[in-house]
Amino acid sequence: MMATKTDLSQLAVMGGPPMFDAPIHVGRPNLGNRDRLLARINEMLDRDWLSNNGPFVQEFERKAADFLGVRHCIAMCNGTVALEIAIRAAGLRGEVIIPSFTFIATAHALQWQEITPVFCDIDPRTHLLDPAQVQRMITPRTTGIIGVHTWGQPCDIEALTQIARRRNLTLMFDAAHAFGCSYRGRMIGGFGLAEVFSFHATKFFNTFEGGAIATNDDALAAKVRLMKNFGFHGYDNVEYIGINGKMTEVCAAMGLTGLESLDKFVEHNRRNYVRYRDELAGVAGVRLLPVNQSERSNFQYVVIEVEERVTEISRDQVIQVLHAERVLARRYFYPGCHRMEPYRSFFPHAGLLLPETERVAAKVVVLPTGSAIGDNEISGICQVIRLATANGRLLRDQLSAGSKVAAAR
Ligand code: T4K
Repeated sequence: MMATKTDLSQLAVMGGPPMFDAPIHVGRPNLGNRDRLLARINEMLDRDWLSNNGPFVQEFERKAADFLGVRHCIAMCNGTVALEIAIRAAGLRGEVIIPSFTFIATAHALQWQEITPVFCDIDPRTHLLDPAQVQRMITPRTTGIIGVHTWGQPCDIEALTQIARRRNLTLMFDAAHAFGCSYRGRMIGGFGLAEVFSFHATKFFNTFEGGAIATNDDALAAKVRLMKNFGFHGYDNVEYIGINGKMTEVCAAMGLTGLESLDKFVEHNRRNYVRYRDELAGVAGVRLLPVNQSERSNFQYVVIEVEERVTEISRDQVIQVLHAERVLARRYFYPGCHRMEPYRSFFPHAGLLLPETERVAAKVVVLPTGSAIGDNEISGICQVIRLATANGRLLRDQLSAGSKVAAAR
């Protein structure tokens, strides 16, 4: 039973009992119909076909391509390898512009192939790549731009397309967060040369681990298909340097099952988002990142910004308070790729060009959602946020006094 907390002394961080009996995670997987999944797994076992472009993978690719409205959707073992293959197949080299405010995989997929990720600043209102800043980061070595549809919101695709066209650059998208989202009524997946999805367990739609490259470019798709299978073209003939990027049959079985429940996952996430929005409306210093409801969205990330100058309690202290209540909120994508290795050593002063990234990374909190939680949990989480931020200064002083005592021990 969830406790009601009305006084600071009831917060777990102040010694009260935690709000929740068990941890509440940000990335709890959404599971489709278990019987349908198990039936597919039995079918797979009866068939004795476990990987290498099996029938489930082919069916999954067809259904995903139909859903996205693209000519090709090529299933992969995960989003990171899918990014690496898409980057290689597109022939990117030299420098590629990406946001620093993204999961580290976007940068690593380039650096892994000795392509330099050039970190670009974001629009603080949307957390997305700022096209005006992209123009400033172009050099004679730039070959491409990878926009990231962070939190499932589409980048300014039109502006980025124009820049890429004018400067003769390849434009691709890291759409890891954006399966099931649209831009101007068209599904994400069909923009740029290619778009790359992640179907990791923590994504609203998952294939355990998995990913995909979506493209309308036949030549690119053909190359990607060879590259994900070591470059093999036929039994004994290798045409490119390839890698093993294949999705397994069991992952495709999970994907096919998840697709059947996709609308349910989105609807649950949408209701959770609306509940958070209502519960946090008017909380001073806390801004819920809005979702554009005139487009399709998967609502998979609930993101707030904590404005410390208003709340008087820092973002990290809000996280500390939530964690004590067993709410495992996250500070994605702190501190920004440019402050992680090897990029921190390569470009020690990159932060000077990324003021908005630094500001946003210091105030973001990602809250739990997904089908594992509902109204009760969200009410409890918001109650804690309201209590902590309304008494920010007092709580901040008590928490820092507590940490001084702990340090002195
Ligand atoms: N590009 C972007 C923009 C991305 O965000 C990502 C991945 C990629 C590319 C690369 O795609 P993949 O190669 O991953 O397909 C998580 C995910 O591992 C990662 O997929 C995701 N982005 C990133 C944003 O989040 P972590 O390190 O935060 O994961 P972890 O293990 O801390 O899990 C998050 C929460 O989920 C925890 O509270 C535990 C819970 N959880 C996790 C798993 C795996 C569960 O409850 N059940 C589970 O099975 O990276």
